[in-house]
Amino acid sequence: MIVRSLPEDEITKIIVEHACKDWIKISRTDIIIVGAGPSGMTAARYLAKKGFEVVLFERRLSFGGGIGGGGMLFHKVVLGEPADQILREVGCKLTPVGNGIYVADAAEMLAKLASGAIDAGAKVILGVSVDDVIFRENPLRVEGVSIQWSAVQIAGLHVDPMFVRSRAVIDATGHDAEVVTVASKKIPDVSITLMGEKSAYSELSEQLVVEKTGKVIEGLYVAGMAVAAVYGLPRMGPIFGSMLLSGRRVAEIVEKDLRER
Ligand code: 48H
Repeated sequence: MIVRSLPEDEITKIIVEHACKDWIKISRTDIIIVGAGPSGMTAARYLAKKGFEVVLFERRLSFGGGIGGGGMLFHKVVLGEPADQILREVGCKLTPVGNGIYVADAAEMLAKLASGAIDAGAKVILGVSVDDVIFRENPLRVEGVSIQWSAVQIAGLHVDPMFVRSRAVIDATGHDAEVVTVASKKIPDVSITLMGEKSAYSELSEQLVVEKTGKVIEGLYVAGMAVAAVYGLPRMGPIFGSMLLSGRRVAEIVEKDLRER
């Protein structure tokens, strides 16, 4: 068996050339999703399937957000109908436990949601953090984000970020709603007050997170746990139905808005 290889400089050249080709496309895209947790990956799959150019930035070098930790590191998550449909679409096995509730294996769920988003055409960039937004006035709107290598942030280096423009930005950053938080602080005259997530009330929260998913200001949308932080909703613990349904709902809302514009 002959194992083909290359001199080191050729490997470097191929990586840089191909990554830069991608980055030129990424610099202006239809939709930016921030966070590769359950809501972000679900939104990415539906929007890419509809033919939009979707870029998903994830701070970590791995997918899944809170899925991988299951419930207190027990490797299972729970979800209720109709969110089971979303996992069936990506081929994730589910075990019914009665009353429309299912249990899934955390590692399988995160792997299949990620592969579903990528197969649908979403571009996932790991190790990149979103730390600010681009805004325009008249009318007031968000038109993209500021990005930085997570490694640069962790090292605390003073390195200017770069900017990526888009027609819509989805904050799927989880408990801290990082994108809406920065927009509420740094866009002049914007009237967003984050209410802050409340203590656990699973049944209520599962319903309300999906209902409140949507547009925050023109160009900026919120999905998943970030919805609870923005609208002061209770948390729900390791039940993930609303995260998946919120991802699907934000995709429907963004699609409608972009088609009407
Ligand atoms: C780039 C970022 C940034 C940033 C964060 O936390 P997640 O899993 O988010 P959701 O909302 O899809 O799912 C929430 C769920 O996991 C959960 O925590 C639940 C149900 N909790 C209930 C409870 O009661 O506790 O994923 C968010 C992802 C993570 O991978 C972050 O690393 C990433 O977003 N992220 N990526 N730039 N500024 N901020």
